[in-house]
Amino acid sequence: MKIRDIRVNVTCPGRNFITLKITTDDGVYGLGDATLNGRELAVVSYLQDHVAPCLIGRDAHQIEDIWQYLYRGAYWRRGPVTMTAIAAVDMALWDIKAKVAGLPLYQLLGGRCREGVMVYGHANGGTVDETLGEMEKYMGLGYKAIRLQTGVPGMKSTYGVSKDKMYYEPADADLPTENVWSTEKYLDSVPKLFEKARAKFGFDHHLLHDVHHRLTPIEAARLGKSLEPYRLFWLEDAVVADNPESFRLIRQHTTTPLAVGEVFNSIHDCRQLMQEQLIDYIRCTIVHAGGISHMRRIASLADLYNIRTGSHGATDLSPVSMAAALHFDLSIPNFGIQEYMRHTAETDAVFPHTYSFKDGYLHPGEGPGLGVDLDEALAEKYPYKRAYLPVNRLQDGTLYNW
Ligand code: KDG
Ligand code: MG
Repeated sequence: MKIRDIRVNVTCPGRNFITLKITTDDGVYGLGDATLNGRELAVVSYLQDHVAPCLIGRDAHQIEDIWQYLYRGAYWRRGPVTMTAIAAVDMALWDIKAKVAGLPLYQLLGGRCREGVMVYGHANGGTVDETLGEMEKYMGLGYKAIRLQTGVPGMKSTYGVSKDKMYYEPADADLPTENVWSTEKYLDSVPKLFEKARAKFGFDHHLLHDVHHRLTPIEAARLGKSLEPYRLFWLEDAVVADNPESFRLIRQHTTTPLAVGEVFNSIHDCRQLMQEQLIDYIRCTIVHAGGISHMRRIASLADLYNIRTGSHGATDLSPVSMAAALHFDLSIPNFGIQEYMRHTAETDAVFPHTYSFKDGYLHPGEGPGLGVDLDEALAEKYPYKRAYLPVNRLQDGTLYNW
């Protein structure tokens, strides 16, 4: 079954998505997400100019060989652009294989290990009370796990607090928006949020929080310690993970579980954190970490160290990624939780899919393949629109982590 055609679709139904479509000489096609938020066209070029010419005529069934060919064959290993491009090819080939087998993808990955995929939703608001009102809505929808983010008094904006209540889209401008950040104000506000949430709603729901890489190790240690009475499911991206040793310092001070990895793209980014048991959840995601094939290796390594998965699932990961994540999540023994940020109705219409939400769990559906399609005629109505993530500056103007 030879690869006959490779196309890269670029569409913007409210936000940009890049989708790879691989078609075989039998007419079977598979889809792969290739969206890298704010740097989309770099991956388009990588796929069109450098990957597609090498794949025409290859056997679509040889997923592992093609993965190795693209990874080792490029000579230049790793990196978000390369690993996103490889991920898209890998996803599309798994989709094809499962369609040919006539099975939902999770069956080819070893079958289901659980009934459904527990997901977390995103309650947020400008004030603590507004955030708790949102949390109540998520509880009403059946969510078992909810991420809480709230506005910081004295700061105009912060990560995770949306303008639109239903959807959160941080890539909001033609040039990066500039935000102002104060660690001191933030550190004062977060424990108050969780104290109030537990006092009001008790301990029946899992609660999560994303620091979005904004603390130093000792600040993160202080935050983790101050949140211990509220028993978080996890504290995410407490520090930038470029230096894995930062996590050792946090670990020495707190039992709050730690999650990291949404910007990782390789098992080598995870290795030390796992082998030294410095984290509890690994957040790498199929689209940015080399596809289903590479994520399986990452999850297997994590399992050796009692680390569970909690894959990134923000709106910049398309429904193709979400579907792939659900099949993967269902099939691995050490699944923890899956992030689920709702897409808009426009996005869902461009990517018709079989996955569905019920009582806090997502289910991939039982059709063959990934269970997601691309409406190309509709996609064409939404041309690419340049959009950047914001940047952060400290109050004195120093550029900081967003
Ligand atoms: O593109 C960046 C977003 O995906 C990221 O800011 C979202 O941190 C995020 C999360 O946890 O969903
Ligand atoms: Mg995050």
